[in-house]
Amino acid sequence: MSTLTWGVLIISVLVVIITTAILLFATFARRERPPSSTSKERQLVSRAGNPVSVIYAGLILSTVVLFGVTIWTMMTLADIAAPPSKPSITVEVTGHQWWWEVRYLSDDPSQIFTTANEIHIPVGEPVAIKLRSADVIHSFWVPALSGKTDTIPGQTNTTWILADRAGTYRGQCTEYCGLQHAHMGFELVAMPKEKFESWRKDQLRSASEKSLASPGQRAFMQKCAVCHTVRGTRAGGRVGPDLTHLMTRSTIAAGTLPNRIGYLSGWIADPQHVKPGSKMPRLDINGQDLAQVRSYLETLN
Ligand code: HEC
Ligand SMILES: [Cu+2]
Repeated sequence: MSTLTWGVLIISVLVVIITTAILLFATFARRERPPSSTSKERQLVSRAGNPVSVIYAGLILSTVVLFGVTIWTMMTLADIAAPPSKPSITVEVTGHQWWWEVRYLSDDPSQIFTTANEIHIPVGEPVAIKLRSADVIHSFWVPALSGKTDTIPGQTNTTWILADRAGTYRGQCTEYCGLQHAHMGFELVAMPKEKFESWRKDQLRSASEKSLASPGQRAFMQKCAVCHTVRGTRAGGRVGPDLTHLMTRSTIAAGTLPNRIGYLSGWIADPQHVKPGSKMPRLDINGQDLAQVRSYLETLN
């Protein structure tokens, strides 16, 4: 990829230099004038050799160079379309207005789980990404790691991603998709294989049982469960992000706010203030319920 970029850059620079040189030469290299002539006299235009052959030469040269660059580009594109080795992990990412649903696929149904706005991958391994949309066209982009791939309603696009170094990479929707397009971010966390495996095992668990039947959980079931899933409970809504392991995520509202208790309260109390137009309505929840729901959310780790 970068060889192609440098190659084309060098060729372009050479073309500019050569053309400029020829132009300057043509401008300043004067032919000898016959001694008798003065500038007022008309001069006969004559050239030695066949001037048309110069044009042919230029035409052939540029055709050959451009054709070469085209083939080189196509070869490079074909090369990066497929990952270097077969990915062992496939993640299905679905764009929603304005958040990302993240589903880890597997041939074994017991190994499938869903999370949101955060994609974890092992370092040094290509990961296949299947891209879908729940509503309009979005586009999946992790600038440090990959190009952009659209998520198109009714179609599954595929791409792949490989992180050489562990770390957290910012991702962003990069196809204008409505009011909160700019707040449709996500985090891609690349971690060593063992850490990734333990993260994956944790995510597979249902929500911990200890908070069952707490007042906070009851309020959650009434007010939030229509839109949110908490695995292991009756909450099975699919409108908003899966909250089963909400506390393991470092941001909320698609990378908009840090996942800290104050921001979480602010978000639940008035999501329309944080993300005007967001598909989570303002619920007019009273102070007591808010505190209880929030303590319930804190148990979702
Ligand atoms: C009408 C559906 C709906 C209801 C009801 C609803 N939410 Fe949401 N919720 C959403 C949507 C949609 C989002 C994604 C918003 C975004 O990021 O643009 C969301 C996002 C969230 C997030 C951020 C999750 C993340 O990972 O980014 C939290 C936390 C949350 N909701 C908690 C609650 C709580 C608590 C309640 C009940 C008091 C509730 N929601 C009620 C639809 C709903
Ligand atoms: Cu989008």
